[in-house]
Amino acid sequence: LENSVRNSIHQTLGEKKMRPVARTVTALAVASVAAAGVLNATRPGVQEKSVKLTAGPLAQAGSVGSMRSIADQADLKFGTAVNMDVLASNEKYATITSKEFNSVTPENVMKWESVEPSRGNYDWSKADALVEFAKKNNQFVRGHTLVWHSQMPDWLKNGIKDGEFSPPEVRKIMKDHIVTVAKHFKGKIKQWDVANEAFNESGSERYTLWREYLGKNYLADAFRSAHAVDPKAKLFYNDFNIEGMNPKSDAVYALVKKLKTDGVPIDGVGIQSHLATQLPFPPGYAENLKRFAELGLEISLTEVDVRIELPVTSAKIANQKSQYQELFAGCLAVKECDYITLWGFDDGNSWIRDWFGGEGSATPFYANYKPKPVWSVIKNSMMGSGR
Ligand code: 9MR
Repeated sequence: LENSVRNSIHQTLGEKKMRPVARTVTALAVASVAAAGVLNATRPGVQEKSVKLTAGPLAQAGSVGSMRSIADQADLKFGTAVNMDVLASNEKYATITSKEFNSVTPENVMKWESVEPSRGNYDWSKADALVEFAKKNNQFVRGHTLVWHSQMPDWLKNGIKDGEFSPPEVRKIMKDHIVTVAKHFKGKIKQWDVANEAFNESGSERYTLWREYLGKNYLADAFRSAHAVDPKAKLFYNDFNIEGMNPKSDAVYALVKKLKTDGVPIDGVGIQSHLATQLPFPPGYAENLKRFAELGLEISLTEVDVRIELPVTSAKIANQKSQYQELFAGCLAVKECDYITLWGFDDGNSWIRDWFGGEGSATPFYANYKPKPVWSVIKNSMMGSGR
């Protein structure tokens, strides 16, 4: 009974997650409100004291005590998702991004609707700017994402829906996109989320336009196409609600095992890790990491945050700290788990407020770019990992 209740909770959240609550609020608008300190000032509930970054107001890259240098010592790639509009306009955001992280992931600008807004016409500007930023700051880049049912451009979504393209054409469109994007970034991307979110919470396949038109093997095709172009990039399958042992992680496990057996070039599993303090820490997390590692796969926690139902209370903060700690410590205890990315590092630019009404405070930095105590919890789990 307990499991079925838990699963249904996860399922509800999974479905809820697909519907933003404030579609009209643009990321940029949220960012500027946050930058003005409004979100922080009006936030109800407990306000924690922020902690000091180690080396001066903003720690220096590689300097002793910065999160980045601690991650380097723990042999951990530690990244954040980056909002390119904020990066371009907010110095504090840019400084923390470069000084505290050794990796970056584009939050939106490498997705299909951003890079190929009309068929065959590519716009690399924002994605290239992030790759440049990473190069300048000696950071890795995680590519996100090549094949997904969400954030597809209208020409593609509507074209497939309206039957404008035959199945072989859809196959060609997918391949052309993967090949063009992987070629453009060849040699610059450490890991690619090749395929994103292909399962439902029950473990059944998500019936996307891709699945409908291309059949079961489209995922294997996607990995093969990417590998042919950029054989050095590590290729990942990425999904949410697969942290613990549950029907969905079982389905992902079966998929990646089959891909490995069939000789498909897959290198790892991206476990998104969008957690919540009103839910228990994912049961069976250690066991789940172990079984993926035993398949000879790398594991990355790709989109970490731990959201809170507002108002924030001290009990919820304690719970959040403990979930961050368990998540990091559990990954660091497994050799194959060596890449952790936060889905944004600050509350002002986090996707949570747009998508989950009444929830927030999911990241380790306040909207005013001051680190919360949970930032030290993350630091301590890296330092105590023994790696
Ligand atoms: O954080 C992203 C948000 O800005 C976008 O509006 C949203 C659109 O689908 O995608 C968010 O990022 C998602 C990621 O690409 C895949 N996993 C779930 C993330 C949160 O929804």
